[in-house]
Amino acid sequence: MASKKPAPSPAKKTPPSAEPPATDRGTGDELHEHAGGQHPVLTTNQGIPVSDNQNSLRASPRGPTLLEDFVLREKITHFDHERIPERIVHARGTAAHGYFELSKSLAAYTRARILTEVGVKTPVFTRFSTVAGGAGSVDTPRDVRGFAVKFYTKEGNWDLVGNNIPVFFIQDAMKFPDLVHSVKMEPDRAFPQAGSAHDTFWDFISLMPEAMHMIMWAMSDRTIPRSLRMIEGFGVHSFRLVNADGTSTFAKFHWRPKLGIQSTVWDEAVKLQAADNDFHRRDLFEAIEGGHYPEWNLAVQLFTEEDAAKFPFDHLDATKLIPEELVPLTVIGRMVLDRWPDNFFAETEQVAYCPANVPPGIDFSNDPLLQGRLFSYLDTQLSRLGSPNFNQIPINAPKCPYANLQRDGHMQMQVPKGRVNYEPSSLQPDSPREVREGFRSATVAADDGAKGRIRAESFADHYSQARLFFRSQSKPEQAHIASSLTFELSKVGTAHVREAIVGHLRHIDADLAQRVANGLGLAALPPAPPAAVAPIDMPPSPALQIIGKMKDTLEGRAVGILVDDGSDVAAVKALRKAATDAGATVKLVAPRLGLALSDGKRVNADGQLAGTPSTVFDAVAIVLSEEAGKRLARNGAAVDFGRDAFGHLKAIAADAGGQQVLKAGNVGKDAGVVDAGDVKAFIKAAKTRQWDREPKVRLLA
Ligand code: HDE
Repeated sequence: MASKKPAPSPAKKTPPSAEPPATDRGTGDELHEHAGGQHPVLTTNQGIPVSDNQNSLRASPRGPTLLEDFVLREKITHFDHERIPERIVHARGTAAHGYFELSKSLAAYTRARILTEVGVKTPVFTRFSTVAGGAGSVDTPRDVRGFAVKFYTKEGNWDLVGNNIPVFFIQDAMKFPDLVHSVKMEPDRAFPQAGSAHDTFWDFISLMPEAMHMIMWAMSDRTIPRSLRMIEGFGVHSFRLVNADGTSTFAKFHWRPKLGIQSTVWDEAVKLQAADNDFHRRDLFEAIEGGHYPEWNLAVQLFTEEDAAKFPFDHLDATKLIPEELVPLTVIGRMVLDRWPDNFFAETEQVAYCPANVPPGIDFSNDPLLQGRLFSYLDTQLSRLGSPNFNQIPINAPKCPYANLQRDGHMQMQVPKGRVNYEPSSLQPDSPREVREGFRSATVAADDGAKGRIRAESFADHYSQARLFFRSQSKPEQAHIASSLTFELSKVGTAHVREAIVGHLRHIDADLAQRVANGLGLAALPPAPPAAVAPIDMPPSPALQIIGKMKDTLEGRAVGILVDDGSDVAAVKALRKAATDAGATVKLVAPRLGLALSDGKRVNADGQLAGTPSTVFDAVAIVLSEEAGKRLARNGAAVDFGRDAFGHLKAIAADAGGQQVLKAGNVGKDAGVVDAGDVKAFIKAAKTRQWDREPKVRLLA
């Protein structure tokens, strides 16, 4: 690789023919003159101006097309090669630019400047993804979300490639291809797409007790997020921070969303897949374009080797988390995403994250999952992006100077100068050399013991943290876990697989196992498999909840108002103002886009009713004249608008006309269903979900 800004080289005396002056190349001005300077002239990739981009070159008006037509051939050939392989996992994603700003220096622990220079804004590019589905799948399946951040630091790129869940399915990288094969669509039938509710996944899991903790998370509401702006992120593994003296401290990284964490309910997530395949990427796009920049705090858990020795689990095991109650989180900075990419392919698709990208001062732990990842990402990117020079693609290139003596390869974009492409050398004093301050691995004494394919005994407890997670949840969240397990297992055709999972659940929580067994209609509880280590009871960690942690807020949320001709304009205005003041975006939904409210003035709705169900909102209002109320009570889309909002535990404001629609959907009164005139009560209810309503609208396991 050559220097981005090549240093002056003694070989500068290259003959002028090799590097012609710009004026000889044509600046494009001549071309602009052809179009009167209005727009760039369309050219081939060779810069040849094109006169006709609609008609191919034919031997006669109705004759065959000529091979001579280089304009057509080049255009079609390029098109034929537009696709690149999608990511093996995390293929569907969306990303944004932004910055990270450090607020608390970790200088005592690390020499990485990104973690020591308070107030400095480091550019970042952050990609969110689902895991199992292909690039063209939907945004809201039940799935883990990837949360990958590339920090373009002054000392090189740092990639924190995490998920929205702090633990993982497996302990050793050796198992990753099997895990992924099992969850992806089954190879003989090529379905299901983007979902774990099928035999092969649960078969693998039933034989993998170490996955049980992650299964609790995966079956919780964490995997059906409301918005990518409302998910947490985790580096998962323990990393090392290494200070100027070479002392190292373990660190776990956490992202905490400013808008608070929030999920959907399952029925809503399913209906969102129909309402808007792109729900999450659209939400992120609209927030950034609207100037509502999503923000996360970055926090760390710091601990020493001695602290770790006292934990009742091994922190090198990625199926374990460190409860916040044991090691508290320290917020050290914030990330703001404030710029949507200019081009999806060039940036979001071509970005290549790699957990091995760390600046001096950050280092790895011996977590065997992390160790495998250090190999996999660069390897997969070589085939996905097609050349070892993918680091030169602008989204991947460091923003600090970089230089080495790696050379050539497919798609080499740089033109290194000089004779010297090796090191050490004495012929070219300005050729790149190593420096003492460069990256150094932490000095860590190796464990005693023999080489071997060994799983440490400290990795043997597979159930205690699964139990910790389940027992730390609120009642509704526990019910959601029991229900999603029931749902997923009901899609598994093989009886012994279903039973084996229920057997594992018995080690986690007897009540949970019984609820799922009842949900599946099992005649008796299947036996629990032998456990290598008897699970222990850890103190519950409320920080693992979503509901307990949710902020009561409308900030960053969306409110939909269903209206029609003649709707009370004052009521609509009051609701809009109150919701907007509380930080929400408000959209009008109507049976037709163009309509007149009670003041007779024409307005345009933001969404047409059939294509804008209440699933895309956090709270809704239905404001209709008596006559429109009667009419819409016979319209399925309007009735579903109210009924689904109620079923999804959302606040609903309705006037007399709106009540007719609610009545048609059997929507009763409760604390979250208020009169459209009582704006205050509506806003209060809209800031949260109505969890008390859930048992009335849904049979949970
Ligand atoms: Fe990944 N993972 N992974 N992974 N992963 C990839 O790299 C892999 C794991 C994660 O937005 C791949 O460029 C192995 C844990 C994210 O581009 C691949 C193992 C965590 C993304 C790969 C893991 C992740 C990936 C596929 C077990 C959370 C998307 C395409 C040893 C801490 C990044 C690519 C983006 C992507 C390998 C486990 C997060 C195949 C071998 C644990 C967010 O290299």
